[in-house]
Amino acid sequence: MANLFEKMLSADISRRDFLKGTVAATAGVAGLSMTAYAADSNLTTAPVEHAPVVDNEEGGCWVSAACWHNCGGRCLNKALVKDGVVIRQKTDDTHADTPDFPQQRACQRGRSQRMQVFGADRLKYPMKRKNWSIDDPHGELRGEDEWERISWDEAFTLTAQAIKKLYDQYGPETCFVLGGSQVPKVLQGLGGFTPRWGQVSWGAWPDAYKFVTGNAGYTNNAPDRFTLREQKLVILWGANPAVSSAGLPEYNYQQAHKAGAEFVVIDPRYTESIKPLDAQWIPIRPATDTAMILGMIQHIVASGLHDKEYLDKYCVGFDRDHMPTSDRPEWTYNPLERNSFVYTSKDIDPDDNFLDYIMGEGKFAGEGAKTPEWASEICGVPAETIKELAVKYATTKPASIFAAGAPARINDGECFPHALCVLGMVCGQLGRDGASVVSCMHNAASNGGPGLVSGGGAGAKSNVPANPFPQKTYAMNNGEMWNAVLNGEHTMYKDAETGEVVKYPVNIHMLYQGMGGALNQRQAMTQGIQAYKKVDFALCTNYVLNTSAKYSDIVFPCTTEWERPGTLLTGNREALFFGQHIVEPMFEAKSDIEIGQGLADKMHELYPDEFPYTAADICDISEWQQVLNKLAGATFTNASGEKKTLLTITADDVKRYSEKAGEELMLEPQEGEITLAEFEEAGMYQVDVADSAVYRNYPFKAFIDDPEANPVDTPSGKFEIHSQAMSDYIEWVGFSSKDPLPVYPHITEGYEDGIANNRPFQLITHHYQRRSHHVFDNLTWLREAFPQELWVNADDAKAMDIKTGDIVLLESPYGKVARPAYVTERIVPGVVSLGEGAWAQLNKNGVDEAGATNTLSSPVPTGQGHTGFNSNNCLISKYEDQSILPDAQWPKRIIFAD
Ligand SMILES: Nc1nc2c(c(=O)[nH]1)N[C@H]1C(S)=C(S)[C@@H](COP(=O)(O)OP(=O)(O)OC[C@H]3O[C@@H](n4cnc5c(=O)[nH]c(N)nc54)[C@H](O)[C@@H]3O)O[C@H]1N2
Ligand SMILES: Nc1nc2c(c(=O)[nH]1)N[C@H]1C(S)=C(S)[C@@H](COP(=O)(O)OP(=O)(O)OC[C@H]3O[C@@H](n4cnc5c(=O)[nH]c(N)nc54)[C@H](O)[C@@H]3O)O[C@H]1N2
Ligand code: SF4
Ligand SMILES: [Mo]
Repeated sequence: MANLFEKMLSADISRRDFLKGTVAATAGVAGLSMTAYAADSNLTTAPVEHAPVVDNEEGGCWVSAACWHNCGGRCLNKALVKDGVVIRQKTDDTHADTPDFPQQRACQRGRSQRMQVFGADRLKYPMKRKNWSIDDPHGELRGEDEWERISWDEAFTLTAQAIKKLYDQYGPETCFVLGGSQVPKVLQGLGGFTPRWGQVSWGAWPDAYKFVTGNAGYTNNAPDRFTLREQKLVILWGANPAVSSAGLPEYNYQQAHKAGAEFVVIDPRYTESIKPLDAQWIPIRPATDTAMILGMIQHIVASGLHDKEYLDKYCVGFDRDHMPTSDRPEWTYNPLERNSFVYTSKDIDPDDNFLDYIMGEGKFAGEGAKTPEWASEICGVPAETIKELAVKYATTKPASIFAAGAPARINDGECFPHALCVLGMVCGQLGRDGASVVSCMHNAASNGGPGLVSGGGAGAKSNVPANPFPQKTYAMNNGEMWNAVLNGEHTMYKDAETGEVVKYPVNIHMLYQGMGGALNQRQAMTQGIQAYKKVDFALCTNYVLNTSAKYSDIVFPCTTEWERPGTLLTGNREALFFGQHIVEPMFEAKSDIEIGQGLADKMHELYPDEFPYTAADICDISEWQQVLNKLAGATFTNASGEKKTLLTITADDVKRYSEKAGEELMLEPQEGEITLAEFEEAGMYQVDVADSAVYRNYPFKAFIDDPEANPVDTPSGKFEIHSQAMSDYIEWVGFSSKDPLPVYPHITEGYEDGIANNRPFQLITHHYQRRSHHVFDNLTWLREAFPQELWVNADDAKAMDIKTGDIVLLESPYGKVARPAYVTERIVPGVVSLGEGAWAQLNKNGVDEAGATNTLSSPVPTGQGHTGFNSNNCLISKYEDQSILPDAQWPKRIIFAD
């Protein structure tokens, strides 16, 4: 390892950048703020030759390098490797950039990746918290104790002994696995573990969309990017593609704009997405969107602009003549994360129809109509604006509404996706002429449809029993898990007959966090820290000292994708990326698989009778063999719609890979579309989708063409404006209730709660350019380019004498955060916003000075078990200590300097 560091130091990079990394190189920062797409699509670059594998000037090799994060994009990254060190990075220059066949360019995070891989704050050795032992854990010192370097043998021995002791004493459910897959296989061999569940990304979309439309494509059911160009109006409802779908989405939307689509953005913040699309900005109060939608629908119906024929033909529940009936058999729903749920169709009382609800008639007469004026009081959008948008959407066709997860990432969130889909139905826009209403974010944004490329399977098997405590039954929900660790029970479901919420007792004495970082990234972190401090043993695998690692007792250092044999990356429907082996493992880091295998061998050595498994039972083939298998199984969809083998792999290729691997790899040579060498050189394969109509995506076409022959998968076979099944399901989950109609519900920690409980600021937590969640938060370049600052409305700030740069204290009943203010008119009054994912750093008074938003969020599970990150009731004030260092000058979490 020392050898590699010597090479790095002698290479063309300053020691300070790589090893200390506390001051950003200014030249780099200027480059960082570039967006990954061309702002003007006329600016196509001239065709370039394939990037030379060898860079003559620098004398290194360009190798395609993984960018593997859950970042909402998927792009091409390349690393210039010289003498085993990465000295530069670049992105896609494999072909000319045109709107129809665009380059897959990396963002500022991907281009900073080498700072992560070679960072001085990489975890270098297995380590143990100084005052921890399984007999005397000193949990109260977690997060503050010193670290000791230990050998892998000691790390595996101490871990195996601790696990065995706890499993003997409390049984296998005592270990709560927050994330990761390889160490849990060892736990399976010992009898299992308690898993975790709950939707965070798409908020209430997944189950709600399925109940209402009968289709599980809550994110993919958007038009593809060519059909998108046929839309006349696009509403981005709480979606910020320029930031949270890095890569091509904003550029694709620009093509639709150039082709004539008008854009509207509904968001509490004036976002980076708005200007490039010439969009109208409609500022809105968070978590009140359902009220605005109902106001729009009421105005459309009152103006006679609704599509009665569509509603009668495709929907149930709109008016008293079209209510769901009991004439269809039992309908089974297999939700993503819980047990399957059976709904028996019922006759629904015609009095419960949606039309009466919005018009304030029939049984709803006492409530009044859901007029734009009514909505305006709640959501803060002027009634006139609501009416204008309503008429525009009802009369401009085809028009699509793309929401992100954000507006549904609120407590009691199901009514938002439900109401939004109903708005589409009322205007006859859901599924007609490619128009769509869908949660179109992350890497499906702007380009819906099934993936056109795929990597093959790894072909690896493990030979340990399945976990007998499955995800769908015994898992603990994100919103309850810390409370369950502290207090010993969590919700299983609510018994419909007795009305009792059935609780499941747990006795958690161990926490394991592999990939992911639930402590920082799930709600109620302050309670999470208490839970960490309570258990006997906390184990973590990571390559940096993130929050989970910091509060653990033993930390296994793992490799990054750059140090592993390789990986195929998907997520972008048109392109498959090859992350190749770039460097040898840093210091003593091991891959997750090696860690699982090492622990299994140790467990077997110590307890052969109770644990009859060894490394091969965790994973039976090498990681190099897995790469070859994935390459061999890679496919693409050709212009006739057929799935084809992508790669030609020869016997020489297999020999070449065997040499790299230092072992004999097995693979039958095969014929494909391109050679493996071509794939390696380009680093990706991109389908030319302009080529054929086969690649187009028209959601719901078959149902719209013939609803009788092609019913959707709801209890009624139609789109459900009245969904008793969803209501019963949410009741069964056991956290809260959902009206069968898309009403404006009470939202825990919503706007009204804030007024009532005297915490009038609503905190929202946007996804931020600096990070992919909490990945990259430690990189100096990104810290300098994107400071962690609190957006505060200019009028609010004036009233409180807060100026940009002043340190502001944010308080909720769950925690406190202090951060500099960014005073701006880009956010609505009464709302503050902080980028999610900063690495919590609590000072001696328990105030988090890094600005980790989950310090403030509440342990409240609602609805389908999703998390309500986007409305937390807070107070703000000027902080007493104004001396917090600028982010880029914060010391790094360097444990062992070398
Ligand atoms: N307040 C608030 N909180 C949020 C959100 C929000 O909007 N607001 N958003 C939520 C959303 S949408 C999501 S998806 C979650 C994300 O939550 P997580 O998935 O928990 O977060 P990531 O930051 O992606 O964490 C990835 C971690 O895994 C580590 N890692 C990466 N590769 C490997 C590997 O190969 N092996 C191992 N062992 N570790 C690896 C990284 O170093 C990093 O620490 O956060 C949620 N949290
Ligand atoms: N840079 C970056 N990009 C990412 C990620 C990341 O960590 N960093 N994470 C990826 C992942 S896993 C996910 S799940 C996605 C999340 O993707 P999104 O959900 O699109 O991301 P957000 O930034 O949370 O929210 C989008 C917009 O919704 C607005 N918003 C918040 N609350 C409300 C509301 O109540 N109503 C309305 N109308 N608007 C609201 C926010 O101001 C924001 O501008 O992002 C992905 N992309
Ligand atoms: S968008 Fe994601 S995959 Fe693309 S370069 Fe940025 S971090 Fe990497
Ligand atoms: Mo997410």
